[in-house]
Amino acid sequence: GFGWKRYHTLDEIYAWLEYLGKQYPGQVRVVDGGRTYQGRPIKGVVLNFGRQTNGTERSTVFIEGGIHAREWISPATVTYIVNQFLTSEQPEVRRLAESYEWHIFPSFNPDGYVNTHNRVSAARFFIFYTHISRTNVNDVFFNSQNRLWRKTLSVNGFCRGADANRNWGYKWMSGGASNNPCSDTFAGRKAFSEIETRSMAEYIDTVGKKLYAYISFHSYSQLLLFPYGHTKAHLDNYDESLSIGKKTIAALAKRYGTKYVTGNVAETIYVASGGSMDWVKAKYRVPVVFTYELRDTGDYGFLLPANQIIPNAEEVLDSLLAMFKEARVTI
Ligand code: 0X9
Ligand code: ZN
Repeated sequence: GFGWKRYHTLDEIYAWLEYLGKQYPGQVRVVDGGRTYQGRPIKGVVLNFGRQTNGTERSTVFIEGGIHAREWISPATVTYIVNQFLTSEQPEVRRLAESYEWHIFPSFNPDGYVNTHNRVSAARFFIFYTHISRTNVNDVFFNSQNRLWRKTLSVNGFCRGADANRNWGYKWMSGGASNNPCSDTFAGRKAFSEIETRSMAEYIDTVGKKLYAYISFHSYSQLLLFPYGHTKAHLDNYDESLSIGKKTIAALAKRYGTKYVTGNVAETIYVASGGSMDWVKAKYRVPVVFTYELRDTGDYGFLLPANQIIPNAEEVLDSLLAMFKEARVTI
């Protein structure tokens, strides 16, 4: 079976999504949300347990994982949530699952994720040095294949990839982003230069007006962030977001004592512009918008051991129950 005792490859995740579509034909629809630079689909699932949605009611929730390739705990957490929504018999989980239509994408950056599962081998370097003209220079010189890859894989001169969380078209390149294609926070040649962000933005546009919540999963640092990243100003429903954030991290801490910090991006970590959640918040005024920075605080960092997938995901699900409960009374 699939399971959450180890991290999965993209192929395994996609095969599992397809399996869910067959296993739960009435509740699960597998969707191709977009395309990648290398031509992979960006697959997601739409979960609906019979809730009727119309064009104006905010009854849809969007969940995004894996926009940064190396943050493996993100897709693992997102698939865990999908599984709980389909199989849990806990009344609070059932109620949450059945209250919304869910559009859930475990990996917004499939090329990058695949890249983190490949290793640069000695043989590859040898082949490069002996057949220099036939090998992609970018692949070998610029460290494009490794476990700590973050960006997309588009070719930009001598370097590869843009930071897919700096490439969205709201306040693009207005702080905390780089115009150097070799930087890990390269914002791209222009807003939406990356086909991944462009095609997922188009998908989000189809549900934008119906969105009640948008949740993005990253790692690491144990933070629950909300918009915006380009300014420390308290914009939109800052006060509501802060109070929901506090209740959410309190619920998260209950099970295992894991401590999170909540606040807007710019005040809590650093200025960062062009992120997906900021674009969604600004364009559709979505009331509940959060980015999780999952476990841990740096002991293992991006290389979080697989035996933490389940405890991490359990406490996150606890926190989501609180988030949606609190949002209902606050907003
Ligand atoms: O820098 C980022 O993109 C995120 N942190 S990470 O260490 N996972 O790279 C924070 C994203 C904050 N969200 C926005 N800037 N909208
Ligand atoms: Zn990230």
